[in-house]
Amino acid sequence: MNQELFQALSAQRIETPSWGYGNSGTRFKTFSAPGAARDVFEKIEDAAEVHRLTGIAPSVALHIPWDEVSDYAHLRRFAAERGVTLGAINPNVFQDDAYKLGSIAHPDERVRAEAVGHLLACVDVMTQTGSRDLSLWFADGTNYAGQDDLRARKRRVRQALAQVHDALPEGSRMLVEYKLFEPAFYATDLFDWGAAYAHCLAIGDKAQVLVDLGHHAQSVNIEQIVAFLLDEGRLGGFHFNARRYADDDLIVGTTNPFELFCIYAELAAAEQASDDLTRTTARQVAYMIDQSHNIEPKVEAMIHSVVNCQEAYAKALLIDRERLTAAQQQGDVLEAQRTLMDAFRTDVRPLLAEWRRESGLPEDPIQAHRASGYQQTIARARGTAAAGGGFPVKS
Ligand code: LRH
Ligand code: MN
Ligand code: MN
Repeated sequence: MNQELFQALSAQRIETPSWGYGNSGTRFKTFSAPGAARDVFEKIEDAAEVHRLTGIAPSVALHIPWDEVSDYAHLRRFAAERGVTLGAINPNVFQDDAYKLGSIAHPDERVRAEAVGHLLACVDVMTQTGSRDLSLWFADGTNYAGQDDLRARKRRVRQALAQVHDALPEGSRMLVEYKLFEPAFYATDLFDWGAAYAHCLAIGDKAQVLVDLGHHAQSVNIEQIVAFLLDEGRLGGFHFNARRYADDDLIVGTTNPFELFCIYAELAAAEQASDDLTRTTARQVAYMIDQSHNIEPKVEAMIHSVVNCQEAYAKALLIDRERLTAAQQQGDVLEAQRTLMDAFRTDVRPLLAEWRRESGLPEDPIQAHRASGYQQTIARARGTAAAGGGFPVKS
């Protein structure tokens, strides 16, 4: 039993985001964290530290142009020398002035062409970084009823996505992320999983849906969306994080441990499904963290996040599936619920400590990080970069 469990734990992967290692903040203030990564090389060094201590975070996602370099082959080697690979490429079509009214849904054809140009340039970056996934999120939307034609915007999105889809090399994918609102406050063009799914279905097999845990209305049952998309073969990846209010981007598994467990319960079941499509889809899901740490020490926050995902997955693997299926078939509502809760309530920390011992990893990665002096070393070497930000301050 433990051997199977340990094998599954060894196969688990969590990708960390480059943007989680630098200074980031709210619109009120970005605080300066001592040692926060100042460029993509330092972000990769930090991601490598997270992987060294956890053993399951071997890749780092890039955001372009935040992480733009002139030589991606060099960046790829730099990462490989530190034991990590470059993961999903996230094009950024939301920060240029041109995108005030949108990118791929913009009413002006020239702006749409500029956005698609950047997306295609990112497909080219993927080939240089060796990345499998192009991870797409669009801030496109409108603030007021009547501001733009909603149906026309949908068609523009479809056209741009199809163009990018058709440029993807064999074996790669585009992950289409949706979000209920923000920064648009009336209508967001890719507003929910159904919209993302409809576009993916229409444009082709390389398009799959990405679920960001912070991008739903309150109380939406995310694990059900996960189950549905897995069964349709269209779940491509996750952006893990936690929230209480909106897209808070806090450490995954803090406010939402049960949600995270229920999501992993669906994934663990799908990994073993007899249906080929569901099983292969589950095994190719890209598990990524998307967090923005404002007051937390960045590297420790990321280790904490990875460990939380690991604990949730371990608990999901402990679900007594036979007992659960029997209870479900007998209509024994409470026995089914208890079966799930028995796994959720299990303290998996001793089990994970054992897995780490066997894997040659520190039994407590957070403790090991604290004892290693890594944070002090980077604080000394990098100093405290000025961050600032926030609303313009009146003098
Ligand atoms: C948007 C989002 C998207 C971006 C990231 C920085 O809210 O989740 O994934 O790329 O934040
Ligand atoms: Mn996201
Ligand atoms: Mn988000």
